[in-house]
Amino acid sequence: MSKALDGVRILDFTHVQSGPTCTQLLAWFGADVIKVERAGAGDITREQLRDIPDVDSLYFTMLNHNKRSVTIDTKNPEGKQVLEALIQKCDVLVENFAPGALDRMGFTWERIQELNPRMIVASVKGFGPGPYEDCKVYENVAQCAGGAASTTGFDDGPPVVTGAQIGDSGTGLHLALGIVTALFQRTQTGRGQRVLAAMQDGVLNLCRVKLRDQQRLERNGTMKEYPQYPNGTFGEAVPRAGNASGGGQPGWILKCKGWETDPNAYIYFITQAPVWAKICNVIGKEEWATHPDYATPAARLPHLKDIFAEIERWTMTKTKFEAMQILNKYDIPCGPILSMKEIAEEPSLRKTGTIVEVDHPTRGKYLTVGNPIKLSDSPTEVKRSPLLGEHTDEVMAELGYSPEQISALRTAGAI
Ligand code: CAO
Repeated sequence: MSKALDGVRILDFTHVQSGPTCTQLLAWFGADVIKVERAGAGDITREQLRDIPDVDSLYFTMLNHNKRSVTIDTKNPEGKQVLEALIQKCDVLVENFAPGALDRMGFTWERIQELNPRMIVASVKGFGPGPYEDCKVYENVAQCAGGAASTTGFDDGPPVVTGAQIGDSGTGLHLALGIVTALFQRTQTGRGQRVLAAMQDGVLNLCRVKLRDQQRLERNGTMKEYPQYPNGTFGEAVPRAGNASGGGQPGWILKCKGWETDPNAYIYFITQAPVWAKICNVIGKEEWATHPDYATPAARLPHLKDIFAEIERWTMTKTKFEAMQILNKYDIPCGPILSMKEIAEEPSLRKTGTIVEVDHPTRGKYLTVGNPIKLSDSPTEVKRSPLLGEHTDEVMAELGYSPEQISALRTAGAI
């Protein structure tokens, strides 16, 4: 079966997480992704957080599926020529070097356009133009600068970063959308263009509702769905809201049976207005369905802490899965707090290809997260990540280099 991005060639200059997430997605949609790495070293994540000596780390393998790997020293004059040949052959160059690194290599936007006016050059940077544009950035810096950390955690504690890699993988997703959009526009204009996804912008985009709340706070001085209401105080900026749901339907994380020993024996419980009467029935507080202090969403807001304490008395008598079963019968929105172990073992996620077992020549079998975006006409087949330089000869031959030329370039340290 054909793939959505069949025929699209990506020159993948990405490393670590943000850029590789993007190019992995494009590879899953069928693009030919040629990852350029430095001979002998490669993407630094190949050796980071290794769980098996001398074997590509899970960090690397889980972000670089379905790609080909070529080694080129792009600071070597002959290596530069190979890179130029690749630029002429590819549709998109994706990079997430520190600001200015591509220019320092000699590959400015102007030079790339000279070589291939159809080339789309897509970059992840930590910040867009402004005071921090020259800064190097990693995941948690982006979470802090993009508004996530100041709005995550509990009111009486410090800012907290989330385990979801919204700075890296989140920005990679943004960049992938920018690339396919630019490819689409190129079908009309015939021209390439630059695509920039700054990590601060990506995180802020995902924190959009918190900028909404900042303006509500400035106008009204309070926000009734926040746990600070009615007894706490609000300052000038959006406070940390603990586990409050943030939407119009109040929610909280509640203990379930076994919470004393199992750190994940919890459930997220949403007191959705349309099912309020059912919630009252389930927890044995039938009188709350009509009581003036509890009957309407507005009346309930000052009592949310007491309400969740009462619901928790009920959830603590059930495991998270028993509670789910009962609550789902009544259409009460809720979700178990699943551990990574439980997710890894979940058969339905294996069935949909969201969790995939992959075989690797030096590592053996391992689990990865498959393509979370399912296209009915372009199914994803997850293939193992490449070994360092595994496809150098193959790609060089496609560029027209003879075996003798390849071996001379290798001797010269260019590839
Ligand atoms: N041949 C020769 N040189 C190469 C090469 C190759 N194949 N590939 C990379 N290099 C060189 C670069 O040209 C650069 O050299 P100069 O500093 O002399 O210009 C050098 O390797 C290091 O690149 P870097 O500065 O990008 O790498 P770093 O480890 O110092 O910084 C990071 C890493 C992530 C902080 C930085 O790349 C960055 O800020 N990227 C943008 C934001 C980003 O994506 N952050 C997410 C990181 S986690 O996903």
